[in-house]
Amino acid sequence: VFICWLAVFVRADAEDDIAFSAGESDTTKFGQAKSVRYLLYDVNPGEGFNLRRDVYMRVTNLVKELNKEEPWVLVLPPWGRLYHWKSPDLEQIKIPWSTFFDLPSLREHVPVIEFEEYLKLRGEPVIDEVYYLQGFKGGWTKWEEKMNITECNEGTGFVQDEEGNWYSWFFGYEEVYAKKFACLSYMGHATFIKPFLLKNTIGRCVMLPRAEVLLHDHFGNSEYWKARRSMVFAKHLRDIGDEFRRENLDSTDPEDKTELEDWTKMKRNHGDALGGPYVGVHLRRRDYLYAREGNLPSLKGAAKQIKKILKKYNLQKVFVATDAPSEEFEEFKNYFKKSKVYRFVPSKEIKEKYKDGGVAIIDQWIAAHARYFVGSYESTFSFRIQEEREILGFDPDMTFNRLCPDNDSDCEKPSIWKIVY
Ligand code: GFB
Repeated sequence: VFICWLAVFVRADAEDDIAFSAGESDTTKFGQAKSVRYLLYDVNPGEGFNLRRDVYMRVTNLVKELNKEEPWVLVLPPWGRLYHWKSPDLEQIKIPWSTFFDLPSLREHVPVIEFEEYLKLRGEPVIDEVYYLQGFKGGWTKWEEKMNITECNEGTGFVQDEEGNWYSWFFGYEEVYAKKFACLSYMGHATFIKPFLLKNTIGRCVMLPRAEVLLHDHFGNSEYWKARRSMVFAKHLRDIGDEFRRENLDSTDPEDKTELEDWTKMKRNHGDALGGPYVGVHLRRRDYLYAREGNLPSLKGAAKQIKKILKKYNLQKVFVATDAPSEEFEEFKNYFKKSKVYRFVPSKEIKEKYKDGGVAIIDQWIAAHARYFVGSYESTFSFRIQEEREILGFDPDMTFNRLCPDNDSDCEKPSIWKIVY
C-alpha cells in the first residue's frame, strides 16, 4: 500500500505542480486520494551514527501511524558533519541514505525518499513548517504526555531573513529555506505528535529538528523490530564485509548458517545461526574512554578477556571492530601470541566511496557474523551489532556480552534484547 501511494504521488507531482498546493486534496486525477505530505527530521548535532539510527526507528513508526490516516512520506535527512567522522581527506556531507542502507528494504516498512529526491519533486528548495522540538523549560518532576508551542529554550541555529524566510544548516543545502518556524516543547512518545501533524499543520513538508526528543512508542515489541529489521545495510557494504570474512576468517553464509532473506519473510530461531569461526569484538576507544571512564578495560585487559573466550570456544581468530588509532590496535594485537587478530582496513577507493560511515558498517557487519560477540559497555555501536545478530538468529549467550573493566572481571552483563516478530 505504501509503495502504491508513493508511486501515485511521485507521478502526480511529476505531472502536475498543483499537487503541491498546501494541504489540498488533488481529487481531480486520483479520485478521493489525498495529497501526499512529507515529514523530514533531524537529530541533535552531537549524536553519533548509531543513536541516529534509533531515532529513525521512532520517526518511521510515527510515519507508519500517520499513513493510517493519510499518505505521508518520510524524507531521509542526509548524513554529514558527524562528530566521529574525522577522516581529514574526505568530504562527509550530503551523504544519501542509499550509501549506507538498502532503500527498497526501508520502503517495505514505510515510504521514504532521499532529501534530494524531495527537492527535485518539489521543484523549489522549500520546507513549509519547522517545529523545533525541545524539552519543557526547567525540566520535569512528573512524566506526562504534553506539548506546547513556546519560546525557544536555547539557540536553535534558525535565523529569519528580511522576507520572513527561515535559514539554517539544512544538511549543507544552502538554498533551502523554511516558510514557518516555531519551537515546540514536548514530552511524549513519537505518536503523541500525530494529531498535531494531522490537524494543526497544513504545509506539504513538515520538519522536526531534534527528533530524539520523541520517545519510542514501544521499546522492543514487534513494531520496534519491524522498523529495525527494515534497516538492511546497503548491498555494496555487505558484499565488502562478506569478502573480508571469506578471505580472512573462513566465514561464509552457508557454513555459518547466516543467509539473509527478504526481511519481511525472514524469521529465525535463537541458535539457528552458527557464525564464522572467530570471536567478534567491538573495542570502543577515543572519546569513549572519557565518557565511560571506569567501565572499559585497558588494551591488555581486553586482550586477556578475549584470550579466555578463544580458549573456551576453541577458536583461533579474532576480528576487532574498533575506532582505535593504529598504534593502539598494534599494541592490542601484540598481546596475542598464538591467535590471529584482524581489523578491516579499507582501500582508498572504499573510503572515498563509502566514507567513515560505510567503513563502520562493514566493521559491524563482520562483527555481527562472528561465532561469539563481545562489545563495549553501553555503546550504541555494540547494541546495533547485537540487534543484527538477533535478526540472524544467534543464541543470545553468544551475543549479549561486554568487555569488563580491569578491576571487575565479573561485571554485569548487558541487557538481553530479544527479537520479537
Ligand atoms: O555510533 P555511535 O553513536 O556509538 O558513535 P557509541 C561512535 C562512532 O565512532 C561510530 C565510530 O558511529 C563510528 O563513526 N566508531 C566507533 C567506529 N566504533 C567503531 C568501530 O568499531 N569501527 C569503526 N569503523 N568506527 C556514543 C556517541 O557512541 O559515544 C555519543 O553516540 C558520544 O555521541 C558517546 O560520543 C561518548 O554509542 O559508541
